[in-house]
Amino acid sequence: MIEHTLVLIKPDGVQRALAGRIIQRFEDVGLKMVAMRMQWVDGDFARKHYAEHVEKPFFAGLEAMITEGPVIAMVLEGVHAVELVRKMVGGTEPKSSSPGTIRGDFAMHSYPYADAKGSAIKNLIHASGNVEEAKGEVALWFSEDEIHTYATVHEKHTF
Ligand code: FUP
Repeated sequence: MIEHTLVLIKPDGVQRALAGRIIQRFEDVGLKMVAMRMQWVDGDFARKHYAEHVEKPFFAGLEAMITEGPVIAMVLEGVHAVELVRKMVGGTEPKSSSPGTIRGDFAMHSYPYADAKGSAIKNLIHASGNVEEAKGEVALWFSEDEIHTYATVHEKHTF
């Protein structure tokens, strides 16, 4: 039940200087950061990360969005981490994401707005969709020696 999940703070989140507040939410819930890197991805890497979307009509905008600046990539560890992080991130479209979620609280784009602009929806963050996807995405972004094992103060001093 202890899982790893991949989270990206996408270029819009980095450029809006929301990284600290987003990471704080994950730390607050008890998730443990076990890997982190800032990385500016190119089109080839974008096509690997978003392989399932390459043929979709919005892919050109999605590629432009994910390659327009650096992202902050991280692996979070925790109980049901994949599902928990998706819950905290909220639905894909910020306009309809619930308040209290990261996308619902910090973004406002809608599908019609993004489509009219010919751009991808700006929703700040990517998080693995399920446990299988998380395994593939963690392996795509991080080598095994970049994923750390350490004890938090709670594991060390509280239990
Ligand atoms: P999510 O899992 O919530 O990140 O959403 P998807 O995997 O379905 O989509 C990946 C990214 O493509 C989203 F972050 C936003 C973008 N997207 C669009 O810009 N337009 C669409 O119609 C669908 C997705």
